[in-house]
Amino acid sequence: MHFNYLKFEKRDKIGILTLNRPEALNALNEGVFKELACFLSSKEIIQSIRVLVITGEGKAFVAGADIKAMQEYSPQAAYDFSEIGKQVFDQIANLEIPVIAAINGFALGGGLELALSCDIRVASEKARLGLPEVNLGLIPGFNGTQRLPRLAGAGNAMYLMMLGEGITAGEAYQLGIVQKLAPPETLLEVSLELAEKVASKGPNAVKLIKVMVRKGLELPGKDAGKMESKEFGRLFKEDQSEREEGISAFLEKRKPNW
Ligand code: CO8
Repeated sequence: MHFNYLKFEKRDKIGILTLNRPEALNALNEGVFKELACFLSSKEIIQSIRVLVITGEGKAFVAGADIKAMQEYSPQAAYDFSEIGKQVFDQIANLEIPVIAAINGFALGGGLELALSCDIRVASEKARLGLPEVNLGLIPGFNGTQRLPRLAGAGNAMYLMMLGEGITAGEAYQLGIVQKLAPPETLLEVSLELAEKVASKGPNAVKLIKVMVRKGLELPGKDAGKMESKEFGRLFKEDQSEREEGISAFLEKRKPNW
């Protein structure tokens, strides 16, 4: 697969996807979205890794949607672009394996929305995050108005979106937007260590946790709890060798082999 805006590298069970448009701070245009959609649809790649880490080349993770490209949009084109971005970010949110955002620098507007669609965020201590669309007379258009309040609460989300000021990685950590901080020079290493830890756990259990949390957030609490019990019960069917191996390994005081 040849890409103009993406780089992909596999290290054992971990995939590293780098947004590679540093001259425009990795701003998202239709070309970037097309390539992302193509990459995320590749079953062969996704099924060959257990965790995907997404990061950016240069000083930005992603500085947002491409402002230059948006200048001439008609209402229909703006709607379509918003839908394209949402579909791609939903592909990330619904990807069967966990996705970790390694935020190496600016994660602004659509860039933060990309990070929000990932499952876990690790940020460089020097990164800046924010939803500055209001400064352009815009609103977040790739589900940021929905994902941020679910992650950080409505008050924090409104504060960030209405003021449009960036925050430091440390502030994002305090708000629960970022789960781990790392010095800039070891960000990838720290993110990969985290990815390897996740990759060493029961792979189907990890996938199921992602589905439970994602689906559960869309359901009334009672239904979400029922869904969990049903899936928990299913893990005890006879053909669930992962559970058998996990429990046997614990009782035999050895590492599970899955
Ligand atoms: N789009 C296009 N080009 C960009 C973007 C962007 N979002 N951000 C930076 N660039 C370009 C700059 O124009 C510049 O290009 P050139 O060298 O050709 O002039 C190059 O990248 C380097 O940028 P700077 O010189 O500005 O670098 P600085 O280090 O001085 O500043 C900043 C870095 C602070 C990140 C600054 O570039 C900036 O403020 N960028 C814009 C951030 C922003 O407002 N992002 C939100 C965009 S809106 C959005 O994401 C909406 C999403 C929803 C869309 C819904 C569908 C319609």
